[in-house]
Amino acid sequence: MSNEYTPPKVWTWDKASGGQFANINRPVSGPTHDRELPVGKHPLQLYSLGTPNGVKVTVMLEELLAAGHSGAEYDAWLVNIGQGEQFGSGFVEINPNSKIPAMVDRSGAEPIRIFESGAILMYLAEKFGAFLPTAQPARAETLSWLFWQMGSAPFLGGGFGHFYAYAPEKLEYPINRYAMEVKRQLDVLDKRLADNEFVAGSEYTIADMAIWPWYGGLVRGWQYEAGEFLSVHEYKNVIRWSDQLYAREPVKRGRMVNRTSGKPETQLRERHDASDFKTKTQDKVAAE
Ligand SMILES: N[C@@H](CCC(=O)N[C@@H](CS)C(=O)NCC(=O)O)C(=O)O
Repeated sequence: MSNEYTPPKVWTWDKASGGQFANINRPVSGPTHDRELPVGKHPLQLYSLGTPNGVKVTVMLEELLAAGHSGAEYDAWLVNIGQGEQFGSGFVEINPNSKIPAMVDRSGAEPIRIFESGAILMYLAEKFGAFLPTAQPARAETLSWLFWQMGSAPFLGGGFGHFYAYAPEKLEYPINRYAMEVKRQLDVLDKRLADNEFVAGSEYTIADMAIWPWYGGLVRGWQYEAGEFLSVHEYKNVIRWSDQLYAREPVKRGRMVNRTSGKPETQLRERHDASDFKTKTQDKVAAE
């Protein structure tokens, strides 16, 4: 095998390892600079970016608002991870792991910080009593699939996406390994959705909202331009479910928030009011 690497006795930080995002990776945690977070007028303050992990939360917030939960009004601030804004002191205070999304609930006596997208979805679902069934077995099923997503997506993003799209050289071994795993995951989902309208069963839940931005996007060809490589057309049930979710207006709106790529009219870089969407064109997002 080419590109053979013999690990040294002790790993040391190779600052010039290359690859997209190499400039923001460090082997230590904590802030790199002082920067307070802005605070807007709404009870919920979201600090995020329009990546699949960020979109999970903005879809949930837009779904809550559409369902009449006015307490879910939120300010969505942009955290530019390419410029290292996740290492600002204010952001690290609300997420010591320095990754978007992170949220602060300022509706009570003391602000509450929440990080990790799955934890944010559960927090919001419990706060508003929505999109997380209270009766068993539907609740267990929802949480099982929510945590399936949290455990599986790093193989799709950090594994397949990294080596297929971002690594400085294309290496067959890791691309093969992670393509196999991602196709296995898609097959798990496809079989589940063959007999169930939604991931957790007959109800639309936070499990769908967590899984859709990653796997629903993958079968639409949105991730890593890898649709053909992974033969995503094979996963007909995932495609049916992905289309069904994308037909929802709150899902379309959630996908626009904190978005920094695509056509300018499809990006709502910060969201502070429901009327902010009026200047945006949802149909063109669909066409992308
Ligand atoms: N498990 C975390 C993953 C969050 C995550 O990986 N966020 C990425 C963007 S999608 C990030 O902020 N990366 C910045 C960095 O790694 O420095 C979650 O679901 O919230």
